[in-house]
Amino acid sequence: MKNYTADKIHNIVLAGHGGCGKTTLAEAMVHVGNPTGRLGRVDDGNSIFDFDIDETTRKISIFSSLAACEHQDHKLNVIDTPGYADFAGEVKAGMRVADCVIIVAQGVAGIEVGTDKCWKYSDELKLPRAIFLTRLLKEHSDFYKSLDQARDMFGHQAVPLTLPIGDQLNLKGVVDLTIMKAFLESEGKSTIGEIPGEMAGKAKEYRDKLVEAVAESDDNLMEKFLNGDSLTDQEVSDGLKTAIRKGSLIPVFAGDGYFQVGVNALLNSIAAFFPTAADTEEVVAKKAGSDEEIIIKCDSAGTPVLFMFKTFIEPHAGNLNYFRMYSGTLEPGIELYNASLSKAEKFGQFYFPNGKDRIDAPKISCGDIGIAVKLKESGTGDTISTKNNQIILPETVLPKPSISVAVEAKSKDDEGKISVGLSRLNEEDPTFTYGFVPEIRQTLINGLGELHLDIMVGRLKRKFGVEVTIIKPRIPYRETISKKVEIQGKHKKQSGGHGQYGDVWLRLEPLPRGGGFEFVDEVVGGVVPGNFIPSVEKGVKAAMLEGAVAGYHIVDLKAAIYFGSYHPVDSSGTSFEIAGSMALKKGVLDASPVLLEPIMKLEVAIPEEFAGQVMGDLNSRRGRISGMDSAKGMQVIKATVPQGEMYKYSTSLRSMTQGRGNFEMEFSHYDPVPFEATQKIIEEAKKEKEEKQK
Ligand SMILES: Nc1nc2c(ncn2[C@@H]2O[C@H](COP(=O)(O)OP(=O)(O)OP(=O)(O)O)[C@@H](O)[C@H]2O)c(=O)[nH]1
Ligand SMILES: [Mg+2]
Repeated sequence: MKNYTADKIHNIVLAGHGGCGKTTLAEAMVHVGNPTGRLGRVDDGNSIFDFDIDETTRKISIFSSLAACEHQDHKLNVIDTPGYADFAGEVKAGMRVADCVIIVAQGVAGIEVGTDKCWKYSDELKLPRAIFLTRLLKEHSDFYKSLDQARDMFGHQAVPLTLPIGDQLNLKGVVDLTIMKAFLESEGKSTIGEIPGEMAGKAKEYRDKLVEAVAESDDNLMEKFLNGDSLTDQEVSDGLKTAIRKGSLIPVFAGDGYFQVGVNALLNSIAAFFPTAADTEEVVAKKAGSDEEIIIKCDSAGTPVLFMFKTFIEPHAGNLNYFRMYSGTLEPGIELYNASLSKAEKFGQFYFPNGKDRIDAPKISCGDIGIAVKLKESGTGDTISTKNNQIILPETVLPKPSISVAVEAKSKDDEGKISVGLSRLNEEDPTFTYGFVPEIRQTLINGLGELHLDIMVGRLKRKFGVEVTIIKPRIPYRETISKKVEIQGKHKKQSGGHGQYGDVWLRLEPLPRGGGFEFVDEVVGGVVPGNFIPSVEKGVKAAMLEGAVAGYHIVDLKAAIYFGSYHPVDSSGTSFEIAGSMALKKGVLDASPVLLEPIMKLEVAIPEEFAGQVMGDLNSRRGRISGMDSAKGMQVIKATVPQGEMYKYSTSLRSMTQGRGNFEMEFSHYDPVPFEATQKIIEEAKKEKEEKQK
């Protein structure tokens, strides 16, 4: 593949709801751009975009994946992204380096939840957008109905650039309104010709709408338009290009990825009107180690600046690091500097991505995307520049992990290997995290959904040879008190020789929820000498971590030491530590203790027809609905729900909503556990303690 300059490179990301047809469209784009190549199919497991074994067996995309095609002397880097919410990190990483997003949606009734999400992500990045309504060669498809829905959802800037010729199983091609020609398509072959007579009226109507929309995006054109003068073809075409770049016009395309209908016209429009890497707004970066802003211009003769947006680990070949050049040109053997890590980095070989394969690249120019191998230090999120010009580009804002499960090694021999494997997985996917949580004595893996975590556990075994079992994580309950008590803790031991003596009186008081812990010294007259007070505090704190009722952390409590006694010879720090700890544990049991449970804040987005069922289900999980929003045919239910009731919620939600629901969840606060549940938790804790002591 030859080298293209930035004004001929388009980095285009395809995004949309799970299973809407992104990968199929991406395949079609690459195939139309390179007709001699084989057309891959998701269903046959041979798509160049879905090549990982998890993708081919499940027939869904899991990673963002790239391949380039050449069309009319332009290079299109097509970035296919997964639609499942579990892999939103990949979507964001792909968008981070794109010049434009094509939102793909099925041209059948009902624009899906995932579409709206992708729209929001592209809003955050201020990316120009287009919409491709796919799967039109199908029963029950309806381009005009979906177009209306898209306009309701995304605004009246959404204007068709192509219209279908024929419909459903009689779809024959598309009319390209930018050149007023027809593309007739059959079995992957496209012939360009005149617009069929029966379409002439509709084509004229929509061409007029397009011209009007272009005029509305530019004051000068609008003035001309209002004066009744017609715009020249050049004015329309220039105006369209600017309007797409500014986002004041969102081109809508009709077609079918599977049967390659409308794909030729799409590629023509991309080459003619879509923003190139050179058009992308100047990037505001920072000088490493300071807040000083620097504007990075897309200049192939400038200082090399590149951003690593994705890492793929091949256990035998090492890491493949995907990057976009924001400035300069990458030549073989060049030594650069990783400003994010303050380390030198030598770039030996690099490639152009081509799905699962890669193509040798003699150099990578500004605006283009490449893969580097065998880098020593660098990984996802790093900016590479030169030692004399250290630059940090804005990082990808990734979604935070929202669900957790616990894992246990299947065999004792693997215990040591778990964290090595998990850390490699995190390198590849920063939305996957892990860690041992002492409070619940389990290793948790955290991610964006159950499918995400299932897949990671599979990868851990396949790529790093570690087998783990997923288990339900313990809930980090807390203990607290509900009334004030005064209590003595006395530790006295006389065992010949030197004895031990510590005696304290504590006043325990509840603090408001979230109040944490306070320790106050109210001792007067030196009845407990000042040098022992920190030991008392230490003992109290240690006991708070151990718990008194069921072994959970004690919180929201104030402990004041107000009295006690000491022995001039036998008293020591350790004795007072023990006395403090004893007093606290006893006191908590006397102070009407309560168990607290973590409550999560939840937002569920679902099509309206499922609202009743989803709310009923939340009620049965002890959820409290705190608000409802409805927009664009979707309901967003806001609620708080105990964490203990949310295990495997995404599976339930998927089955309740036929895969069309989405949710986000984060920790909110702690609330008392209802009385009925408390006894059960205490019993379980007791049982576990006994088992451990066996
Ligand atoms: N008839 C028809 N089927 C399609 C079309 N696009 C996709 N499909 C089928 O729909 C299914 C899902 O297609 P994909 O291309 O994998 O969808 P996707 O959006 O990439 O899915 P995820 O990446 O998992 O979100 C496959 O069985 C495709 O063959 C289309 O344009 N027409
Ligand atoms: Mg896909």
